[in-house]
Amino acid sequence: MPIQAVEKFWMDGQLVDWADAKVHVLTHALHYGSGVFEGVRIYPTDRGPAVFRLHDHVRRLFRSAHVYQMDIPYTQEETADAIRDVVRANGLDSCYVRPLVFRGFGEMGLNPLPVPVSVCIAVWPWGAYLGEEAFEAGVRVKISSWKRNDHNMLPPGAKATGQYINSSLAKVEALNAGYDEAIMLNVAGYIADGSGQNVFVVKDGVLSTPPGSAGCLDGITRDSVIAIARDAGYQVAERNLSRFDLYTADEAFFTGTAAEVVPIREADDRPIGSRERGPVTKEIQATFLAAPRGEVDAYRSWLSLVD
Ligand code: PPE
Repeated sequence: MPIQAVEKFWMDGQLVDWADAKVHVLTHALHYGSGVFEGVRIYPTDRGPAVFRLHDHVRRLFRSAHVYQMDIPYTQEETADAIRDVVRANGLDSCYVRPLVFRGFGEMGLNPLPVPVSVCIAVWPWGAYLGEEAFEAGVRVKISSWKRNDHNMLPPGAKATGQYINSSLAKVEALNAGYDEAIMLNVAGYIADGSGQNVFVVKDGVLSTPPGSAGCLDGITRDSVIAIARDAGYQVAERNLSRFDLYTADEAFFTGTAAEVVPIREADDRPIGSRERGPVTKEIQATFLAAPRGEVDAYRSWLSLVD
């Protein structure tokens, strides 16, 4: 996705011009992946732009920082306000926000603790992550030969910048082999997640998704979809899924802030169900896409208005 310039980014407490949002090449995080981040979406609503599940994203950002012993020099409330501020400053009513907490400039070497922590909040317009047509047609996935980082390698529940080179290996392998996206197994051989999405399968009307212990991120879209599905009367199980479960599912789909809800139509060249977006996926997707736009009263509490 080519970068699109906006007006302002938020850096260490100030709004700065987009072109001035720069760091030194000796930034610690550039060398050692010592950062944690979030991805948040802003949706248009009839009351102006709204942040989807703002406080859940901020809470996860702080949890990730805690794991890596990074002290964020702002409160969660201040961070949430800063996210709203940067969206307002750019006059956008629909965009993606990328809060990034990273070890900046100060010392080199593997001990990050003496290096100052910087906080930056970037924003950019981001359309359909897996392509507009994927919402209906679905995507083709490849089970990656790369395993998801395990709990005792790089804790997968913490959204650290460095761990994403693991996801990138899988994504590139899948793209080079002619697929749209990768699904990563954990070291035990069960499905963890996509390169940047959680995975759901539907079998006999029951939804299943891997538990956090399988090494997936505790996705906020995943959580929203679980609530939407249960409210619609579906049973949802968090259980280990094998590649067999994926190959023989009636339906499967990805969830993620960037990806939103996207059907999976093929896995390793096996059609999933009828190779078309299935009825359960369609129903959940429609509710999910309506909720952040303020169109579902029951989920209005997930929205924080920018103004
Ligand atoms: N698993 C992984 C590995 C992951 O990176 C994401 C988000 C998810 C699951 C879904 O989590 P959530 O967004 O809370 O529903 N991936 C982010 C980064 C994507 C990128 O390309 O950058 C995202 O979707 O914002």
